[in-house]
Amino acid sequence: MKSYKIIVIGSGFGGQCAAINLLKKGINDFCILERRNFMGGTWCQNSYPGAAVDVQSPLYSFSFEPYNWSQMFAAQDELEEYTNFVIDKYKLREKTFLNTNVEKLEWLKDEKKWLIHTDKETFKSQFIINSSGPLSTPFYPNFKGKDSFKGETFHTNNWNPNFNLKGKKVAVIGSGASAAQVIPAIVDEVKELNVFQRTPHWVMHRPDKIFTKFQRKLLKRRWIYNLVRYYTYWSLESRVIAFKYSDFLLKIFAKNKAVKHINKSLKNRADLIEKVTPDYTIGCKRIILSNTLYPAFAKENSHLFTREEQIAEITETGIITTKGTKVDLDLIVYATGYDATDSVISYPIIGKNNMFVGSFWSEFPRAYLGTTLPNFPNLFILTGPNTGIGHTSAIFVIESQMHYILDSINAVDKNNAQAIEVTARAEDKYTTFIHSEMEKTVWKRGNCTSWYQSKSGHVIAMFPGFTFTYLKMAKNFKIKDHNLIK
Ligand code: N01
Repeated sequence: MKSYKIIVIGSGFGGQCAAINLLKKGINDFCILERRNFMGGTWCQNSYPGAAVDVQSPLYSFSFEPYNWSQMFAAQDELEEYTNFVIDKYKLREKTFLNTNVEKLEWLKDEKKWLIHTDKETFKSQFIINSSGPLSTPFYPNFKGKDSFKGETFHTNNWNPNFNLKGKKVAVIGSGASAAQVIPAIVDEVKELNVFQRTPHWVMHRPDKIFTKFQRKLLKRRWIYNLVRYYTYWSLESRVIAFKYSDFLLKIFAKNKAVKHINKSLKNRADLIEKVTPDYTIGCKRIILSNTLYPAFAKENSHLFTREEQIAEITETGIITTKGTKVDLDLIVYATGYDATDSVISYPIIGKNNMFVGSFWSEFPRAYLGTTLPNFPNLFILTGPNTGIGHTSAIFVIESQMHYILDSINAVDKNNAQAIEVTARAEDKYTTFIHSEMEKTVWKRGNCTSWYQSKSGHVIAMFPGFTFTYLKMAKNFKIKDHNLIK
């Protein structure tokens, strides 16, 4: 059986960040397990037309690995290039087992190690860094007759590039961030585009720009790149004030602009303006940045169905709506998001005392610093519960988590211990703090439903504060909040 000091699960930005940080600390005794036949995670998997990031690329990248971006908001292909550049630069391929799907993790109490069951072989390791990502299990709503459709069906997460869209009758189900990118990207190619929107999202102007040759040359200077990064970071971070503390600021700086954006984009289309205007507080669901979505809705070949006329049934030939309209289709695209809340990790994890992560999370997912759980020694979860942020780069939070993880591993090594475990008291205190802060945020009080919330109603995806606050907490390792196991 292969045995390592550390096993990293997943090779997306989280797994890469973990691996590079380990290498930088001189830790070589680790491997990465990746279930797909390629490395890179979400930005290599999500190759649907129009896929692009909605956080400025100089910030949506590793702080230690700048890149010569061609535009402010990189498209998927450039993010994939960046991902592969990072993977190659740090020689992470040679550390990785591809096509290796983790099926179960089990804590061996005598050996004080983790047993990792995969569909290939079994591994053993002292520490686990789980970076399987919160948005990796596509969600398919269970529509009546879903499996009877004889045409083509795929999820945005699993786009079939060989399907020829030209002249086809297509339905896109959903109106979130993925749908908002696919719809304008395919509307001109297809014969008919039927969008099934259950709830409209707030959409704002996307301040993208293609960098000129000169700007790219300037951005190659590290201090200029960092200046853009810092400026972007602080301007995005200031939004937390509105998200957390002020509906008035949300109205002035976001809602009024979004309403203007709707009216300007859909001039003379009062019918559409009514359909796309949300009735909940802006920011409650993730705000979409797009200059092309509303014009796509206004095209002659596109039709927007709303909550008033939803999907009643899927048949062999298409969709029948609740008003009895028959929509003939060649393709159904599920832009219906991810199973992101109550099952953050898709495989069972059995810790001390036969405790399952699933049982510990039966009410709602929770973790100290969004990273560790009592009864699960030496297990670290990157992008775990309440580490998400809607306003800035997720990579910033991943890098912050790594401070805590490395300090924890160091505490074990320095004290000649075998394992470290967060105390139940510390985890409970942290989680209570997170959810009392959450009460103040628009994600809790904005009168919407979203993937940020668990079935229990707790907002479990987001961190309710500034990311620099999270970083400060992650850097301030508190040994008293942990038990060392010798
Ligand atoms: O998923 P979503 P997504 N019947 O959950 C609808 C990141 N991301 O893949 O709003 C009918 O937002 C659902 O309707 P409703 C980003 O963090 C980033 O688009 O629940 N409809 C909704 O419209 C984002 O937040 C980028 O009423 C149903 C849609 O499906 C996250 O990924 C790009 C339904 C799901 O939207 C997820 O985005 C893409 C049902 N039964 C994604 N069930 C960028 O960086 C669900 N829906 C730009």
